[in-house]
Amino acid sequence: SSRLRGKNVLITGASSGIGEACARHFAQAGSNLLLAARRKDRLEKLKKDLESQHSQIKVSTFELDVRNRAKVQATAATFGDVDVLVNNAGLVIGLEKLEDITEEAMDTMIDTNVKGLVHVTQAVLPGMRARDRGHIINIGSVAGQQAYGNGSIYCGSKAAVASISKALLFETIDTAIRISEINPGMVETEFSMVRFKGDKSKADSVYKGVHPLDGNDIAETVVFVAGRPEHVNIAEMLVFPTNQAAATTVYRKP
Ligand code: NDP
Ligand code: 8X3
Repeated sequence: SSRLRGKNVLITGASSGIGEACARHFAQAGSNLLLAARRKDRLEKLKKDLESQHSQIKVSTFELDVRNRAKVQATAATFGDVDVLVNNAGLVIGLEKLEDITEEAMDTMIDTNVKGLVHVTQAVLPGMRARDRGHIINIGSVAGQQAYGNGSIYCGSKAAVASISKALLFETIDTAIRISEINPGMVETEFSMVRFKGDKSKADSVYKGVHPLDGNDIAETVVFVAGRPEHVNIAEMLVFPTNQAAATTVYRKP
């Protein structure tokens, strides 16, 4: 949509998967990009790629761990006006019963998916409020709506994202700021490689026999949501592959 041309879009977790695909799709729409993730080398490569394909846009990269609140605040001070924030950085560690989840795995998920999203939002929302414009798009998950066994902390972290998104709708009701939550089902990214600590056969088995979504499928919905007229807010969206009906119910071709 031409509405996104020249807009400044901040994407967290832009080094891979959904976030990287969002960067490509917003670039296509003519937006300037602020790309954040821990793996700066990947962001630099992406920036080169995007700038060679789209001469009119500006791309900035930020090595940023969203868990580090002070670093998020300091980095955000250099962002300039953010028109659209895509809170996408997130991860899952393991697939275990609650009593077997390590403190480290629990902290990593909650610190990234919940506290990290809050850190970035706290750094960006005051500016949006002062300008009375802006759009925050949170990447939740079907897992935040339907808990599944061996997913307690991840599902809980995404349920928190849903609650935070809904609370923000109230807190910005008297402003022009939009808050949207996009909840993907199964998307083939590096998500399962991270979940299973690089075990490729375990990661591949998640997608066996299904045609999952890919990052582009979610990026298209994110750009669509961001591109609506200013008086339109798509508050919530659930996006499944065609052969998925619930968090853990997918049809696999035999
Ligand atoms: P990927 O693993 O491909 O991408 C995750 C991104 O998050 C990476 O760019 C990673 O960058 C970034 N990230 C992780 N930890 C941090 C951190 N501490 N600080 C900054 N960035 C961080 O997975 P997806 O693209 O699938 O995941 C994106 C979002 O989508 C997540 O929030 C996930 O929960 C959600 N989601 C995914 C689904 C799926 O099936 N794949 C389904 C529903 C929701 P780096 O490592 O460089 O920091
Ligand atoms: C990720 C999707 O498979 O863990 O949010 O429910 S899943």
